[in-house]
Amino acid sequence: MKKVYFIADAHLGATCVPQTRENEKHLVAWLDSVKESASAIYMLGDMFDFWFEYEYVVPAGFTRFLGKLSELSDAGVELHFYTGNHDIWTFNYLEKEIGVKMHRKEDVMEIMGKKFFLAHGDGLGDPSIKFKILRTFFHSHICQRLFALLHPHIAMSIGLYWSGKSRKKKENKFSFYFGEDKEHLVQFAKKYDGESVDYFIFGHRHIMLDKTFDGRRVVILGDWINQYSYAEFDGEKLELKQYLK
Ligand SMILES: [Mn+2]
Repeated sequence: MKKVYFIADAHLGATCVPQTRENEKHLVAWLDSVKESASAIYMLGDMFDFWFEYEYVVPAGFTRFLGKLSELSDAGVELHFYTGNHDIWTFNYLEKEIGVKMHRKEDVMEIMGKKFFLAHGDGLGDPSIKFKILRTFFHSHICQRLFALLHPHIAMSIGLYWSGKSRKKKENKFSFYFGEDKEHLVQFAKKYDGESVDYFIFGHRHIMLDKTFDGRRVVILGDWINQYSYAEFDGEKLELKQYLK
């Protein structure tokens, strides 16, 4: 019986993570370990710490990771790539080159007869206006076109600087579970009134959480910076696991 896997938040290439190359190798080792058993892998955002692609130019690096994804894709493993808030600007390179299926926003997927609500998670259940404005700006096509006019040397420097700053801020303030009432994603799942779902799976928070709130199972995937965590679904049970070094 094949399995389906979920991962998020590798933040590959993060300038403030000294072990980022080791993490990339470890992620590749994990991809190898699930290659035979996986029918699909869902990457729920922020796999790259910063990504901006041009029509003929893509960011340097990540060759091990991209190569392994291509290998899995060629072997028939279905790959799903959800944009996070650090890699929004993936246009169609990964689709064309690797064959991943891009998801630019949250959606409900049917997997082995169960319904999964899948999202990176930024902005969901978050009432902050400042964040909404920033998010609209980052997702705007005009802003993306203007940014693309910058020389890649300047654009990538700005991007890496911004993502480094945003990660440091997060590490200090957000690396623990705030509790049911303060976790936006938990609140979102509790209030959700769309089509019925069996599981809510999110990234973004960099915490490992697997809990049921008012009958709603919420899984937050941790990260691949120092938790090396993933969720595995075999058609019957969903488990949050770690692939430790
Ligand atoms: Mn994120």
